[in-house]
Amino acid sequence: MKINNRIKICLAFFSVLIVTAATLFSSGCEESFSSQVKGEEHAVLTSAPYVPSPIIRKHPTKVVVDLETKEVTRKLADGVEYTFWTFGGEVPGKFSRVRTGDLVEFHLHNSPTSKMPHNIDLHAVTGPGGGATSSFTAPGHSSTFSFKTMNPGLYVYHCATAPVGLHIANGMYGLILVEPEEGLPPVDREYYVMQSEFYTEGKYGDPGLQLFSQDKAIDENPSYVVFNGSVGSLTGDKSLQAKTGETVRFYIGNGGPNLISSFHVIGEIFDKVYGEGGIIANQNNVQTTIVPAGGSAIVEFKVDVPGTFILVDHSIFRAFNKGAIGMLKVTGKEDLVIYSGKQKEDVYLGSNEKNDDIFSGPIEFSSPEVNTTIVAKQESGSNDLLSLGKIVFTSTCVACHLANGEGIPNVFPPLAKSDYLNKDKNRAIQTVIKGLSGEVTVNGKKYNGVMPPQTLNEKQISAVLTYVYSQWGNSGKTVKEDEVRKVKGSKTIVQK
Ligand code: HEC
Ligand SMILES: [Cu+2]
Repeated sequence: MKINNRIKICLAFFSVLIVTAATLFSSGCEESFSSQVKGEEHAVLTSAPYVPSPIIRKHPTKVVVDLETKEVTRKLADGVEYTFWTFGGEVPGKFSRVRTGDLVEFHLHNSPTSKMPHNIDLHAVTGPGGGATSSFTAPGHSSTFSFKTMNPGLYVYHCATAPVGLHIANGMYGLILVEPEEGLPPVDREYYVMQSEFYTEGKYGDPGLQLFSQDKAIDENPSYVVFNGSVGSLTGDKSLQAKTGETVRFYIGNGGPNLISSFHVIGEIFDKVYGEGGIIANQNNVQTTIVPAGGSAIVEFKVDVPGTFILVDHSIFRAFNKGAIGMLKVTGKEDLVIYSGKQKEDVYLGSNEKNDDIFSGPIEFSSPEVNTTIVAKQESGSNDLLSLGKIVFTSTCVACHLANGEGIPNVFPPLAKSDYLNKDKNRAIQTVIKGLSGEVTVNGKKYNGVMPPQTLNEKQISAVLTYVYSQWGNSGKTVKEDEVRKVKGSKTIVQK
């Protein structure tokens, strides 16, 4: 839009002053941009996932940035705390937005409550250390230096005080966008997403205040890989939002300190990628983009259909086992041509076509051998319901709740000794039929995820729940098909 308008204005300008076209042509429309530093403003700094609004001024100015380094103890995951070293009290640090040619006067304040000196190396700076030596600041002091923004792009900044690795590992990084003179193309929504890792003494999910593990950091073996500083910072109520038809831009950073991110949004394709955070959209139609440690990328895409789109590091154990998951919730009209949703589901027996007496309803098997196993079990007549239940469990529930029923800390709740499960049979039946979302508390821990409705028939539901109740120290209840039918038929929503 902005660029189009500019072109229109320029065209009008040309036609009015057609007589002097030649001279105008040589100076071009760039004349409406000045390269002289005029005026002064205070930088607007935002907390992730938000970014300051685009810059509309047509000239460089002096921009005063005030940023405070602060050591704070905060949530890393549910029940897990960490003492973060931060720029602006948060991880990642505040996002700042300036324009090419600006003169940035940077004031780094180190809180009097800090135990460490800190400084800042901005990758946007042309000069030794990116500002690091000039900004070295003891607790309770401030340092000032200035720099000119010579190169537009999306830049990481980080603390570079020795030991550098430790300061970065504790959370000291953020992004600064240097807009090109003419700005970036307008989009409907912009978000700030920064990936990084945490190296804790304990394993993923171990509760309490966690200390930094130097050994794990050197081995590049983090317990946590997260977006925006903690597990769950972009899920549930904190999901990013958009409406169908809108264009979305992500400013993605990677603080590292060690890992390269394979950034992907499940169910979306990036229409444009500004590789490595430069200002040229150098690729179209990208599925997964790489974001180096200490680097960035800008991605843009239009959202066409509603639903929840999951942001992941596609080094996928980081996503499902270490926390690198975010959500973009898109609301609006369905477009069944672009995406139909499930249209039909049938029984498929593969090579076991003759054994079609086992299941009357839909269930997918990962392999024909599974099917053979129950055939054998059923023929021997032993514990029909339990063996069917086990098959259903291992072909559907296991993906999330795991074979031992323990789930995954903070992501998938346990079924083993679950107070939620054991307390209310009807509620468990409803969970399987209708799925479950929103906050639930299981054994004192909060979960805020999405369990999709399971496409199982009544017999399979009664079997799988009877099986789950019979395992891992659960209450041993039996769930009858009749009971499933009753819950299915009832209109009342069972209380959470
Ligand atoms: C795609 C992942 C996924 C699958 C597959 C799945 N669940 Fe869940 N389940 C979840 C999530 C996530 C929650 C928590 C939802 C929330 O936070 O609101 C949950 C919650 C539950 C709960 C209530 C909480 C608890 O731990 O007691 C029960 C019971 C349950 N699931 C049973 C099952 C059964 C039985 C199956 C298989 C038929 C199954 N789930 C399949 C993800 C899954
Ligand atoms: Cu530092």
